[in-house]
Amino acid sequence: MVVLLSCAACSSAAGEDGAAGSADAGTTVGADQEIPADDDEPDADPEPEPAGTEHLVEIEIFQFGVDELSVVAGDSVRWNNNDEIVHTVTSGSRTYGELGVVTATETDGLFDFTLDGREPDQASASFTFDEPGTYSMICTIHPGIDMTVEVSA
Ligand SMILES: [Cu+2]
Repeated sequence: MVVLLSCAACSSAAGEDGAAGSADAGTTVGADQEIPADDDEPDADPEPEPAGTEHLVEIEIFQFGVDELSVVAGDSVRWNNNDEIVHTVTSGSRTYGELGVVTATETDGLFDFTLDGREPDQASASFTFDEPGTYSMICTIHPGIDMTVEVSA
């Protein structure tokens, strides 16, 4: 009796040992193969990025690299202008009518960066989104350069 009890305690406590693994394989082969896979998944999936992460958006060929970006409050977004002209990254939005004609442009003054892609030290800027919400931004010079940042708590 004592020997059996100590064996049971040993195999249940040492879940990652080879001895315990072979004991499991003897009883349920199929389940034994699935359990390591399930254990690997949480390790393979990265944890949500901690607040304060900087997300990069490349401006290239008259487009933001992404139309929408999801970040966490406290994260920042950095825009890099890779075009050899000036773009702005301005907090605001456009309304488009028929045939893509701009019918309204609104800016809200939250930020307004002028990025000159010809000047390495003037081609990049970042903004930290501290409050949850939906933010939109445009290049005020070039219609069609628009994007949205979703900031979650
Ligand atoms: Cu532009």
